[in-house]
Amino acid sequence: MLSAGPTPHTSLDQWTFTIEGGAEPVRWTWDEFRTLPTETVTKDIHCVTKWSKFDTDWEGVSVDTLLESVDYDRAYAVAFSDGGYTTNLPVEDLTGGRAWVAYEFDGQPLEPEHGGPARLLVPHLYFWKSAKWVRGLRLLDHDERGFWEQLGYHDYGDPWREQRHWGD
Ligand SMILES: Nc1nc2c(c(=O)[nH]1)N[C@H]1C(S)=C(S)[C@@H](COP(=O)(O)O)O[C@H]1N2
Ligand SMILES: [Mo]
Repeated sequence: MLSAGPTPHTSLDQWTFTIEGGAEPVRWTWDEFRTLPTETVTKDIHCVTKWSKFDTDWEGVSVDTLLESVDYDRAYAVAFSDGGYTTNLPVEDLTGGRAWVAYEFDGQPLEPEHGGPARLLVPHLYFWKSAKWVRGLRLLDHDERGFWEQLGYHDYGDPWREQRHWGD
């Protein structure tokens, strides 16, 4: 599966990124977000339906950078997107240089079909964890299933352990 539902089109002046669940919510507008330090990364990505793409080039803001502004003590997160998509990840997998909010692919602004203006990029987990059209993270003290996870996809989704479904 690629997209559950239609492609949302949020204009940049309406776009914000919010991290909830810390001492207080922290929010960036697009312009504020684009003043943050950026990174370029080249990564392999793995879809649960068995395709992989190798050496994909992305530019984005690392989640570590975003979380520097947040006073939090939570181990779990749910990423939420325009259109209502959600996916759950441990905070540990969003930190340590392993996750980005990416706005460029192959040197071009991320196309709407692929999650533009910005998507989560968590290449070490199955690609359904890389929420397109991402608008924020909700930090939680317990794991809470997202969209596909409620429908039977694995809570963690490690491609090396082929964690596709509950119980894998
Ligand atoms: N918001 C949102 N993000 C999503 C999805 C989705 O349905 N909605 N599908 C996921 C799945 S299953 C995959 S394989 C990838 C597809 O990304 P692509 O369209 O850029 O190839 O997006 C992931 N992120
Ligand atoms: Mo997928």
